[in-house]
Amino acid sequence: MKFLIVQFLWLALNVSAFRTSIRNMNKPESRKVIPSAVFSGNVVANTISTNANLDGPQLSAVNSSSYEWWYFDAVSQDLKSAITIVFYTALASGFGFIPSISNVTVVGVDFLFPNGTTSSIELTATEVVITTIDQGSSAVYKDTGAGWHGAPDLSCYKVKINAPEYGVVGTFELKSIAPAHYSCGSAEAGQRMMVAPNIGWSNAIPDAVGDVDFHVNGEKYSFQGNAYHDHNWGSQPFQNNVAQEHWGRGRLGEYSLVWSTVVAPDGTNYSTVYVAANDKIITASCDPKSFSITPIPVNGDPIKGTLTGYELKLDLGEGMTLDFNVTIIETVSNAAPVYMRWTGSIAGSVSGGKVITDGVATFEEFNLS
Ligand SMILES: *[C@@H]1O[C@H](CO)[C@@H](O)[C@H](O)[C@H]1NC(C)=O
Ligand SMILES: *[C@@H]1O[C@H](CO)[C@@H](O)[C@H](O)[C@H]1NC(C)=O
Ligand SMILES: *[C@@H]1O[C@H](CO)[C@@H](O)[C@H](O)[C@H]1NC(C)=O
Ligand SMILES: *[C@@H]1O[C@H](CO)[C@@H](O)[C@H](O)[C@H]1NC(C)=O
Ligand SMILES: CC(=O)N[C@H]1CO[C@H](CO)[C@@H](O)[C@@H]1O
Repeated sequence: MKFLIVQFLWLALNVSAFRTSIRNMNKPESRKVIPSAVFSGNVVANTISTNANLDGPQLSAVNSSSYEWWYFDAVSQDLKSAITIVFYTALASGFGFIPSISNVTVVGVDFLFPNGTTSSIELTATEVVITTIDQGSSAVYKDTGAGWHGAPDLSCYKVKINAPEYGVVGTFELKSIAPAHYSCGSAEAGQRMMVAPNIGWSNAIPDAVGDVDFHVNGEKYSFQGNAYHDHNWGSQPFQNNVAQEHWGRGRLGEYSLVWSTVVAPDGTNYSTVYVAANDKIITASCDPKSFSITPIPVNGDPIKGTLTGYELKLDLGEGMTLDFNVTIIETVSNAAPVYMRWTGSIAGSVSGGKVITDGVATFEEFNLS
């Protein structure tokens, strides 16, 4: 009898090990090592999605004209605290807004504190290892204490920074509440992954419950807020492919919102808009008529300091529109006259209905023209 039980246990263990290996076989897994030294030669940048790898590396290697980054942010409901963490594999020659150093493996962290001041740190890694399982990715930025861990189904991510020598230690967790997407549609195989020529984009977590828990220079810095994660890449320098860019994201009532317009150097305008509610996509479109964005006041420009925000009109389909204003509250990153990022409030309504006023947003503008 004892023998039988042991044999049964042995069988059960083997069946479960077999099941686990079958499960993992169905989830493509890959590991990529990105050295800190730039690659010399041509690189390949993915442009069409597959049914996996949404948040995995999309460049075959990082040469001096290419760039790739993974972006995470959270903003508090009172708009007074915000954190932005960006993991780069790029040189300044590929993305002109990072320090001009010879390492391609860099992490940038920006803090907005409740008293309105900001601070940032930059960490330099000796190597990056990115593991991709199904749609999600995880990364280790070696010798910085920084990295992230993502669920294969993109349901949650955790970013960790352990850099006491820079005064920054803590974690940032994101629990997704809105489905992933690409610039023209949902997260499935065969989608165009370009927001504009030479600019790839995937949005793993369009909206999330964010849990930020840090110590910065010995002081506690923690809040629960509205969070987001996306990923950009290209094989040609970003700055050569953008004249102007507006990007923003936020939540208004039950709606999760993401918008982007890129005006290419030849003047062509590329737009992307995303709206989800109750963890379902309402619209994910790159139709140029899908939305409009107008600075308020009309002749103002935020970077030049005269602007209070933007007025947006989104087409929800079936004759419905979502009209809202985003009003600047705090500046999170200021590289005027070429770049700024803000937190802001959102007020608006669906098809002229009741105005909802408790919205929060983070948004940015590049002006390279
Ligand atoms: C990097 O790769 C891209 C795409 O193949 C190529 O166009 C570019 O010239 C390469 N850059 C360098 C510096 O070799
Ligand atoms: C603002 O808050 C930060 C974080 O608590 C602190 O380090 C900084 O000294 C404060 N600045 C001012 C001007 O109060
Ligand atoms: C680009 O498209 C957006 C969204 O449709 C629109 O609001 C904006 O006016 C356009 N900008 C230019 C320069 O054409
Ligand atoms: C948005 O701003 C415009 C222009 O200032 C204004 O006419 C409109 O009433 C505002 N809408 C909301 C919902 O606040
Ligand atoms: C290629 C390169 O510049 N690598 C450097 C990256 O940063 C580490 C730590 O600062 C250096 O030791 C590497 O030489």
